[in-house]
Parts: sequence; C-alpha cells; structure tokens
Amino acid sequence: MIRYELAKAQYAKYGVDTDAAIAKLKEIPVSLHCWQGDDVIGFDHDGPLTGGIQTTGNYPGKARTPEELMADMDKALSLMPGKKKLNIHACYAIFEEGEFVDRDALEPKHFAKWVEFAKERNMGIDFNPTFFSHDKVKDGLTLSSPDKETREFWIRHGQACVRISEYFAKETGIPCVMNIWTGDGYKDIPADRMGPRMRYKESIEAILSVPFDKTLVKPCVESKVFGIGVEAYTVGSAEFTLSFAASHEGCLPLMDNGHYHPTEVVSDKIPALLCFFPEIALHITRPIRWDSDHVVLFDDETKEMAKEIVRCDGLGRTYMALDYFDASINRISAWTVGFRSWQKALLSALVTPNDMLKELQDAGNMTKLMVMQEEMKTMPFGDVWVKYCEECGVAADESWLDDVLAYEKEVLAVRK
Ligand SMILES: [Mn+2]
Repeated sequence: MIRYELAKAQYAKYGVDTDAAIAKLKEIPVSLHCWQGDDVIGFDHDGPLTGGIQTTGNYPGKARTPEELMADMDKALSLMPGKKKLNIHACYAIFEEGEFVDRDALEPKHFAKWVEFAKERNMGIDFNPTFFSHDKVKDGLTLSSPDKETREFWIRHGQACVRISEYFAKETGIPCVMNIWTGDGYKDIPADRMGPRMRYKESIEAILSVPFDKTLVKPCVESKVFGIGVEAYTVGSAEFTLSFAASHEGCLPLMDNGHYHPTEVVSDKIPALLCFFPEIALHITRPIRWDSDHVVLFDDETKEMAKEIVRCDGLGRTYMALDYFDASINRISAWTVGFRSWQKALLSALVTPNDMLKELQDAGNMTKLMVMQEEMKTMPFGDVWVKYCEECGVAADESWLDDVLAYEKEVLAVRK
C-alpha cells in the first residue's frame, strides 16, 4: 500500500490523520432503505403507489416477495463498506400464509422476520409508518383529514408503529428512528391552510401520546414542499414540522434534501438545526429539478452535507438514512452506488482539515481559505477510499458491478 502511505503523509501535512478517519467511519451507522428494491410497493396491498411520490422506469427483476427483497438487499449489503442499519416501511409487514391485518392493527410479530434479518447481520432497524398507497387515504389526506374516522384510522396506525419501533429497539439493542411523513395536501389553492395543520398537529400528538421509552424510539417529523398532484399546498411544510419538533420534547426534525425548493440546500440547514436540537435526522437523496429521488452520487451537495455533519461534530447527533428509488436501472446497483457515495462523502469530510480551514475563516483570511479549499479537491482521496474498502472487505473499485451483473443473470432475470 505505497499509495496509501503517500496519501497519508500528504494529509498529515495539514493535520489530518487518515487512519483515525477510517476507524471513525467504520463506527457510523447509515440506514439503508428497503424500498429501493421493489419501487416502494411493499407486501400489504395490490394498489398503486400514492402520496405524491412516483418511481419511474421498469427495469426487470424487481423483488416481489420478502425472500426476494431480503436476498437482493443481502447482495447489495455485501458490496458496501461501513456500518449499516435497516430502514423499513410499515407496508413491508410480513404476514403468514392467508393472514392479513390492516395497518391500524399491525403488531410486532408482523415484523419478526425483519428483526431476524437485522439481528443476523448486526443491524439496528429504523421504521416508517406508511401513510400512502392505501384506500383509507381520503381525498389525498390522512392525519389531517377533516373526516374523523379517517384521522383515527391513521392515528391508530401511527400508534401501532410506535409499539413496533420500540420492539425493534429492544430486540436489536439499538434505538429505532421512527419517521412520520405524510403526503397530505391539495392540488390547488386551498381555502383553509391552517385547519389541516391544526388537525395534523393534534394527530401527531395523539400518535406520540402512547407510552414509549424515548431512549429507544426516536420519533421524527419529515417536511415536504410539494408532491405529484399535491402541488399547491402541503400540510407538513418545513415550518410546520420544524416548529412541531422544536415544541415537542423528544421529537426530531427530519430533513430530506429532496423536500425543499431547488435553490435551498440542506447542507446549510444542518448547522442551523444543530444549534438548537440535541439530535436531528436526515433523508439523503438526489433531487433533479424536483423531488425525483435519483440515486445519491458523490456530488458537491452530498459532500457538503457530510462536511457539515463532521465539522459540527454532529456525527453522534445525526441519524442518517438513504431515501431514493430508481426503477430504471439495476436496483441492487442503485442501492450500492448510493450507499457507497454517502460513505465516500463521509470519508471525504473526515479527511478534510476542518480545524485549519476554520482558523483561516476566523482569522478573516478568506484569500488563503479559498486557495486551501480548492487544494483539498485534488488531494489523493481515492487512495484513502481504497484503504477503507480493503479494511471493510469490499471491492474499492467498480469491479463490484460484475457481482451484481452475475446476480442479475442468475437470479433477477428468471423473475417473470
Ligand atoms: Mn424522505
């Protein structure tokens, strides 16, 4: 590893310990979303995907059963460096043959197979109630519906998910982040913007009123700016969810970087929220022109988000989860590229000489700051990445794709 030794010396010149960066990254869990494997369908319904989200593409080989989804996920997991956590949606409940319960009656036992899967792989589990793709979404509304029966159904669903989240945490010994997101909103100009928000507030409060251990379950509220068919008004806007989290002890704000206006950047919001919240949560995605949920790449904003988490000493205070779904390419490759990209972003942030750069800023030396920030871009980061992947026992280069393509040929291609 002559190249790594050279890189290490070059980083050391700026006060960066690459060995320490690699050791640190190995301990940071990143949550991998199960829904990339089957285009956000799940196992509890036959209807279409709703809630203002959409997958595009029809690449063959989509997982159709829990067994297929887990096998595909296993293949992807084997190609990623770093510590993983599992992220599942309530619509991925696994029923026994002939069994079915509606979402408001879900119980821990319906997720026992996921617990088994996670425990065998030393992973914690994060969870999401599923407030979409269901016939009880009434006129595009769930928790904010003016119809009491509708609201109560979805409150019961949320409460069931709190109990399931606590079960996950107890079984795995790792806290469970439970994220509340709904696609509630209106296609066109509403006559009442506050009413639905007041109902949404009361519904989330009702969900969180069930007793649970706040050290085990970390409830979050995720905002959104708009959805497909929900263009004019979103009940759970940025201001709504941020204010909700700020005013409810133990509730975290969750920022999805696809859920803001295109000129807004979550990298700038991370340090703002870390000034006030003990813990925050992220959904990491790649929006193109809208909340398109493209596969995460090692691009500028992705790097900037990771840099802010590291610079703010926020690694222990930020729950990181991937959230995207691309049905136009091999889904296992999509999982792998996205996870590896976020790992690259974190490693790159960990080998950035943040102390030195901060000193330049505080000294008002913006001239040298620009020069140094540009210099960092051509540092031999690739050699540190290779070392990290080798230590994690995964391919450092693109050769992992051969493995995916062999799996596609043997396994995915025979799914009809
Ligand atoms: Mn999200």
